[in-house]
Amino acid sequence: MNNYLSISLEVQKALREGKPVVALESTIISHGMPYPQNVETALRVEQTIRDNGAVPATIAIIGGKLKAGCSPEEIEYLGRKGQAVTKASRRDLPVLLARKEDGATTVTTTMIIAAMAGIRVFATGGIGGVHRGAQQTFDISADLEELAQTPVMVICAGAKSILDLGLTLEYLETKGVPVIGYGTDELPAFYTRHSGFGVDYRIDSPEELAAVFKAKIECGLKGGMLVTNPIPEEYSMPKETIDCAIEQALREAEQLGIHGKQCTPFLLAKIKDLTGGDSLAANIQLVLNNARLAAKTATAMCK
Ligand code: PSU
Ligand code: MN
Repeated sequence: MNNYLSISLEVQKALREGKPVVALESTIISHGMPYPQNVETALRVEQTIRDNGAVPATIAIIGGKLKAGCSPEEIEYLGRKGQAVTKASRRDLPVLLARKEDGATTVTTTMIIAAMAGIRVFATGGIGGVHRGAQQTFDISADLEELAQTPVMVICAGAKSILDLGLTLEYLETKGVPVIGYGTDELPAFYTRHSGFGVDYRIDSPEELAAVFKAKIECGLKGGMLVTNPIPEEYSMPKETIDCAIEQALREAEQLGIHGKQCTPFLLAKIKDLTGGDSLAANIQLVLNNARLAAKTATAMCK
């Protein structure tokens, strides 16, 4: 273990006793939702994981420490500070640590810290991927590279169509990342259950998710696994509403010349504005749904 890693006592105990633990990211708190819904949701997600028999480990960088397990006070701090917390990807870690600064962890850095701590399962909302127009911009999320090299199962609701979903799947195939549909043959598109793209495999139980991941790890096949869990029907949004908002957000981003790490947060915030409270309500429900599946899968993995 390195000097920068700080695992909460509760998470340490669970890991030592072989109990199920689920990692959670903090970019979704600081950059993904407005205050105070971000804090309320983060705490509700933790409670959902407990209700389903696992211990939550919200991951973040606070004062130059890689935290695996944040207290409710730390979650409040990250949520209140919001966009002022650095969105931390792999390349940001060394500087934030040496300067003892804070960072909100993306899927990439949450996977890195979860793996350091010995946590195998991670629940979130959506992942980054190959952006539309990446043929010109080279904007491909570091999340895909992390899935290629770090042994953590990421449970998400698919990816938003701010991304080029077809190219994202091609990239994951090249990198050897299994893309699983939970109870579906189709890649879900975050707010909606359908994208028109197929997944590699359909799996219908937490036990099988656990068995597949175990086989991957035991054979020393590096990298993670992507589980895409569709938003429950009753919370999914009309496709036209969301497509329309995404197109407008992409146009504005292009006009304003938004690029690099600002790109995803800009598009997410714009979509939220354009769709009012509807998209936020859907976002909260899909994260809770992923937390439930992650807790059950982490439990199956411990058996
Ligand atoms: N996609 C979403 N919601 C999010 C993110 C992506 O639908 O909150 C966040 C995650 O933290 C993800 C990050 O890891 O954005 C990807 O950022 P980028 O595209 O800059 O790699
Ligand atoms: Mn990017």
